[in-house]
Amino acid sequence: MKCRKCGEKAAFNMPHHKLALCREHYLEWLPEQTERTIHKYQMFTRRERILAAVSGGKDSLSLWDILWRLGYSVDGLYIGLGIDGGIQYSDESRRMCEIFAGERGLKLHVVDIPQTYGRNIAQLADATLRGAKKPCAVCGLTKRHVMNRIAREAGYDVLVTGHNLDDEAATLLSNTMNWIPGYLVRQGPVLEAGRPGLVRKAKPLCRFYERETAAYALLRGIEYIYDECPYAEGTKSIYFKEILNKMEADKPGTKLNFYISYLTAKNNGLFSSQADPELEMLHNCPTCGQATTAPGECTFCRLISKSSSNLENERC
Ligand code: Q46
Ligand code: ZN
Ligand code: ZN
Repeated sequence: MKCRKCGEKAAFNMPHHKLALCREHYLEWLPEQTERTIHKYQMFTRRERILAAVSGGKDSLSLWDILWRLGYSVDGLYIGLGIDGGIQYSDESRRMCEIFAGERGLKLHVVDIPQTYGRNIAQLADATLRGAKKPCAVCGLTKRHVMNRIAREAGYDVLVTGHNLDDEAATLLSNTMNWIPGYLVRQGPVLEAGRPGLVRKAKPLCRFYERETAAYALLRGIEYIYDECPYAEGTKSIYFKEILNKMEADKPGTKLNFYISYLTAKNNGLFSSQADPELEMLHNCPTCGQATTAPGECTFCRLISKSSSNLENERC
């Protein structure tokens, strides 16, 4: 197969776009397409300060690299969850982020959860029923809180994450299967801040398949952590990804069509913002100042208080 642009041997083929490209042209193509996505959904401009949440994986490091190459003002944020899993998962992922930032001379904020809050993610999860089986719910809550906190404290205009099309399609399928109106209204390439205490969020890679971001990282020579988080196995997200992969194999383009058709339907008013009851209930947490729907303190602050009181009881 030959590169559509120069006729050299193609390094990567995208059947759903009927497009094959050589290494050089693929490494041009993905940033160009990312730039189009940024403009299309009015995510941010070159005058704004961007904070990229990086996990050491291929998606988030590719995103940071692409935005940096496109000339955006973008720093990184790594959140150390204190997960080992026999593979030193958190230590390794932090190392990847530090290597990446060091090679390019970019600023990386690091928040270590065990150091900051006295407990790792699994221990925080143990402090609440939410984490009874897996720590993912508590992990998600903690990451959202910390990302928003650092973005606000350090004065960033927008927080970007490396969610790809596979992630977004799986989330959409899950929300659709359960008809969760609030999530269906809010899912999308950009989530405006909406209220003081919240920062705008954007997902510039939301239209790219996971294999496209993986190809970018490999062809660009980005060192990233290959292992998944040890807690990822058996999650609902992986289950829906597997179903969508089967559909994609039968009909290339299925995931892209599913996601883009949803965005078009939403844009045409299929989902009313009245379907999002959370908007009405939002207020600012008296302890941390972040917007929350929980009555009184936000769920994260309550988690930390509960975990600290458990710790006190253990010490007694
Ligand atoms: S990092 Fe955290 Fe994921 Fe690991 S504990 Fe679950 S949510 S699987 S993106
Ligand atoms: Zn080429
Ligand atoms: Zn709070």
